[in-house]
Order: sequence, then structure tokens, then C-alpha cells
Amino acid sequence: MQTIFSGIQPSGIPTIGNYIGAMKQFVALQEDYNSYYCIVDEHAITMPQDRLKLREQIKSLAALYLAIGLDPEKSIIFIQSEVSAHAEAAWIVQCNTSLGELERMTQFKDKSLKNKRAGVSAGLLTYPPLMVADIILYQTDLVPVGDDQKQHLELTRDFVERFNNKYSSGQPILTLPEVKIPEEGGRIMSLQEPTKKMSKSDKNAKSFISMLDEPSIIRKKFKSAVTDSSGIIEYDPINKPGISNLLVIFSAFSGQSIDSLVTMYTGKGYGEFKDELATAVIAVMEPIQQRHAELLKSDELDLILDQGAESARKVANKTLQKMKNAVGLGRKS
Ligand code: AQP
Repeated sequence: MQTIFSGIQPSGIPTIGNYIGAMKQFVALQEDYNSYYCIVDEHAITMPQDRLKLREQIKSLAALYLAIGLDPEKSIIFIQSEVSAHAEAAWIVQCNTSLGELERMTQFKDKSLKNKRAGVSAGLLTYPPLMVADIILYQTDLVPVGDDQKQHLELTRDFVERFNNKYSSGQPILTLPEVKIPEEGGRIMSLQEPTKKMSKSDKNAKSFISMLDEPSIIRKKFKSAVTDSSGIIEYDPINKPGISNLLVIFSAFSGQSIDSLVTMYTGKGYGEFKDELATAVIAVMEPIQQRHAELLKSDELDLILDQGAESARKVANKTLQKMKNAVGLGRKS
């Protein structure tokens, strides 16, 4: 059976962008793959975080993983910082990656530009090598992610090829992973600035729908989503990014194609469209929210995370040892 790895940062409450781009795929894929789903808390601290809030968000994200339908019998669910091999492997990756490669990463350029480059943490630059480590430790075949992670996956593939060429004599040490981006919904845009990606850490809460937003808030946020003055519901991401983004979201939550939605809403106004879009999103989110609240109150969650970390450690440590042997660290074992 092939292996899947993916993770989400607990840098806020996941948005419907994280859900459509990544999490929704996780549930379907766990049926056919050996699956590892991680709460990547070490990635979250590349940006400043409040420690108590971070702790809360880690548990909340773990509960969301289960609430969307991940089954601990089928998937290994764990917290990155509880498997120390991630940070150790990341160091070996960093020492085999050039500064130029990291400085070219668009996510680093975007985030460092927004936060004045000299003041950002070095971790923001070395975030991609940590992500490479996350993936390679499980000998991952497939990584389901949103469109913004494509460049990091290319870096991962380059690293694996370079590492295998340099250090293996015969059998490759590391598996070369493939990326899996959804055909539709790989980049959900902000509700307020539809040319910008929807992000859970956006300062403007009206720009995203969080997976834990109450139904009345979801309805309100869609109502105030930026569209255009034409009033015609059609899919044209270049000229009408706002309504096009809402069509992608509607399609992801209703299971109907964009074309059929456009036909259904011909001659109808944005107000009615937005209201029915909110109803479709609420119908999916409400049961997830109820299950999430129950899980947070139960002891089940800690047990699943303890078992997940233990299972992940076994596999990760094996690969880490192979990497250490390959580069000549410590004594051969
Ligand atoms: N807007 C999006 N549309 C589709 N997919 C998205 N993803 C993120 N935003 C969108 C996908 O969600 C997964 C988890 O992302 P992450 O938490 O690791 O970090 P991110 O990509 O930086 O997501 P955010 O929401 O923008 O977080 P912050 O604000 O903390 O930077 C990934 O698979 C990602 O592609």
C-alpha cells in the first residue's frame, strides 16, 4: 500500500480554504493509503504565536481532523513536535539545501515582505526543509495539498533526487513523492480581496470563513463578500474573481459542477446566490462543529494523539537513522 503524508499548521482555526484544498481530500484518501496526518506545530512558530492560544489551536485542529471523518484505525494522527525526528531530519535537509533555493520560495518572499525581512525569524526561511523532512520521514508516495504548496513539493522532489544520487549506492534511501492538488479549489481566495489567497492568519476575519464560525457568522461573511457591480453569476476568474471564487466554494460544498450552478442561477441575484451558498456550507460544517465540541470534552483525543505519536516515531526514526548513516553522523548502527 502506498503512503500519504500531509499537515496543517495550527496557526489559527482552519478555513474553508484549508478544508477544500487539503482536508476534504484526506478523508477520501485514507481508505486506499497508509495515511499520516500531522498537526505541524513547529511550522506554526515560524511566525509569532501566543503560547496558550497555540496550545488550544493544536488540540482544536486534532479534534477537527477527527470531526471531518479521519479514522484513527485507518490514519495515523499526530503532533509534529511530539516526534523529534522531524526537527533532526530537517537539519540534515538544511545542510543539503542551498540558501538560493530557499530564498526563491514565494511563500518566504510574501511573508517576509509583509513583516519586514530583517525582523522575520530564520525559521521562516528554513520552513521548507522542515516540510521536506515531514514528508520524507514516512517514505511518502503522495502529498495532498493546496496549490500554494506546489513549490515546496518541487523542492522536496529536488532534494530527494539529490540526496539519493549523492548518498545511496543501489537502492534509493528516500521515496520520491508526488503532489496531489485538487482540480478545483486548490486555491480558495479571500472573501474581501478575491485576488489574494484565503488564509487562516489573515488579520481581517471577514476575509475567511473559519471551520468553527457559527452559522449566523458564516451567513454574514458571505453576505459581505466582495463581488462586482454586474450582478451576473458567471465563472470568469480574471474579470470577476469574487463571484468566481464563490462559485468554486459552492461547487465544493454542494457537489454540483460550476456549470450547473451557473445555469441554476441564471437571472437570479447575488443576494439569493450568497444566501444559498451559506446554507450549503452550514449544512456540511454544523455536524463537524458538533463532533468537534464533543471530542474536545472527551479523553479520546489525547489517547489517539499519544498512539499516533508512538506509531509515527517508529517509522520516522527508521528513516532518520538511514539518513544519519548516509551522511556519516554518529556511529553506524
Ligand atoms: N486558500 C486556500 N485554498 C486551498 N487550499 C489552501 N491551503 C491553505 N490555504 C488554502 C492548504 O491547506 C493546507 C494547510 O495549510 P497550512 O496550514 O500548512 O499553511 P498555509 O498554506 O500557509 O495556509 P494558511 O491558511 O494560509 O495559513 P497561514 O495563514 O498560517 O499561513 C495546505 O495543503 C495548503 O496548501
